[in-house]
Amino acid sequence: MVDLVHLSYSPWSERARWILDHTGVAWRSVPYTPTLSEPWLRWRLRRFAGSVSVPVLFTPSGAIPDSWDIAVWATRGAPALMPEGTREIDATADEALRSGRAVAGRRVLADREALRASRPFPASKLGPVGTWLTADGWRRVLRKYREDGMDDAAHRARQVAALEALEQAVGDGPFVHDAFSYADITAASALSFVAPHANLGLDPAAARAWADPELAERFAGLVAWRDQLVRDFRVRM
Ligand SMILES: N[C@@H](CCC(=O)N[C@@H](CS)C(=O)NCC(=O)O)C(=O)O
Repeated sequence: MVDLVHLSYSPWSERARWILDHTGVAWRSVPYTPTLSEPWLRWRLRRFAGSVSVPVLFTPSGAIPDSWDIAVWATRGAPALMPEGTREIDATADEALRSGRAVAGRRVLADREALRASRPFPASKLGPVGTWLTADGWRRVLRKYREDGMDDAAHRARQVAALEALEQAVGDGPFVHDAFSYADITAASALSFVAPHANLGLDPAAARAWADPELAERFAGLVAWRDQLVRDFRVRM
């Protein structure tokens, strides 16, 4: 049994949950709360400087602190799930996600209702202190991933370019490559700040702040492809 430290609503964590479930890896859920869980995670990783992020998978042979490396580990006995070119798709999906997060993060910070609705447990039990902690978490995420130096227009341009590249990669579908693979999982994750999927479990007010209706319309074909992919391939263990 391996331990997955993850953030319920984070698309990076969902990538890891999906590939672990798909490859039949038995994993124990260790929920992570931004800010509050960080000292504990640093201790468990023995990493006291630099940044830490989730997902992190703890295996008997060591910690794997990145969604891509977790996917590589999970698919080591199933190379067909990791065809050539998947790394590039993952990098493109990351660009869409990181820019989407920067823009959505500013929307969440400006929306009290969305902030209240985004409080992860146990911050949700702490009233206004929990809301403050959530806002602090978002500010720290924007700083930590150095996304606050670019303005919204620059982020949006990067997000759109990445989504266009993914749209091309998916083509007429149903998969990025010849058969279902991690490339599909990571490409699907890129839509989380366009039209977040219900399986991220976001509260409606938070989902509204994450969503970008204009981009959802522009990339409606990609969103429909993602929804079908989740229906057909998101097995839960
Ligand atoms: N390179 C990492 C990036 C993961 C990432 O950005 N995680 C964010 C999700 S919002 C995180 O850990 N946020 C919580 C925090 O920074 O405390 C991966 O792919 O696993």
